[in-house]
Amino acid sequence: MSDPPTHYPSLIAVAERFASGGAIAAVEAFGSGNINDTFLATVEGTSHLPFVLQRINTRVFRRPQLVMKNMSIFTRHVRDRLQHSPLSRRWEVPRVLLTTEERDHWVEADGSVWRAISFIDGSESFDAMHDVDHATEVGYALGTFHNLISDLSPAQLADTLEGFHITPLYLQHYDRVVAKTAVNLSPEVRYGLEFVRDRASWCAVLETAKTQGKLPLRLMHGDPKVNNVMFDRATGKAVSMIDLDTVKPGLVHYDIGDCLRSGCNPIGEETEQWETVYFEPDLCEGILRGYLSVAQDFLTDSDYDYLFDAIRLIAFELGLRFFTDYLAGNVYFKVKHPDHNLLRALVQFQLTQSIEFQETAIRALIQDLR
Ligand code: GN1
Ligand code: MG
Repeated sequence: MSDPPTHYPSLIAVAERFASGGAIAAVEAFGSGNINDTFLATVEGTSHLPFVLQRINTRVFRRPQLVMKNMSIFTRHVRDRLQHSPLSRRWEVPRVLLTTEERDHWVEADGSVWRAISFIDGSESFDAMHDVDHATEVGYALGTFHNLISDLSPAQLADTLEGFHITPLYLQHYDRVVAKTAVNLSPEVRYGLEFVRDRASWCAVLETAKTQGKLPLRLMHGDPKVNNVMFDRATGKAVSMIDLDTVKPGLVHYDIGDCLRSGCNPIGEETEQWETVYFEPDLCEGILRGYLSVAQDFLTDSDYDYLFDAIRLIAFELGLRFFTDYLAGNVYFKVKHPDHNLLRALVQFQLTQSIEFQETAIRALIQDLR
């Protein structure tokens, strides 16, 4: 678990580094991220907009400079592109705010690394999906994001988190953790071990397709959870995608799978009622419809062939990641209690199973949308 805000260096002083002369009125905990620590800084007076202040988790992002460099490169690319060919509706790209020394991050005396990003004016985000219209907007947002970076070469961006979404590597790590851990064989742990064992031989499905040249390396968002889509408070329309740390070379399938595993689980990934978790096909249809309304042009037949596997795999992969972290003693994801990652894993495994039960219907849906 990360330190509570009181253990930080003065948050106000850190925020002031990025406030371009404005006086900080308040810095408050913001959002519900599992990795970085996020705050909203408000500036005194009416001429300054609030901004997002974050302490980058450098145990996860070991080279924060590269994360910031990637962010500058692709946000500039997208902003240029929007300037030359604007979309027919509002779309915003978060801006990296610089320190008074014109740096894109600030290192405190205690070694902590901080950065600031503009907050999308008049916007809000939601942890759970309300309805199919909301789902369609979330899909549109991901499609728009992919579309706007589709002409930037993946080689332009660094790999800031090696192994991210490479499921066979998570499996190898899991095997190592299981081998060296005195596992407490509770019924839930036993269930998790069997669940992973039964899917181990399938979990290289996307990596194999990538190696065989069936799925091209593109740029991806990396974390398109439902609450990373910002909605205009006035129009109710999606206007931005935030949380840009993991924008890097990868498969768009990781994003599609992640968006669906997050968006089609109506009771949410943090529920303790894991046995009642299910995958909602109407929300799936909404997300895919919204996504394909913008992404159809750059998807190939082979891309479509792997959509079902992507949906199943990323739910399974996140379950595997949470389960491994539980077994390893909660070293990666922030937790509120010792069994938190185990419960999160069970939620994702239940979701995976619900996807598996509905395979025929989901495949038919994908076929219809093609
Ligand atoms: C982490 O910190 P947050 O919530 O933005 C994780 C994602 C997971 C997500 C699950 C870098 O994202 O991969 O899908 O938790 N990010 C990283 O809630 O590991
Ligand atoms: Mg994130």
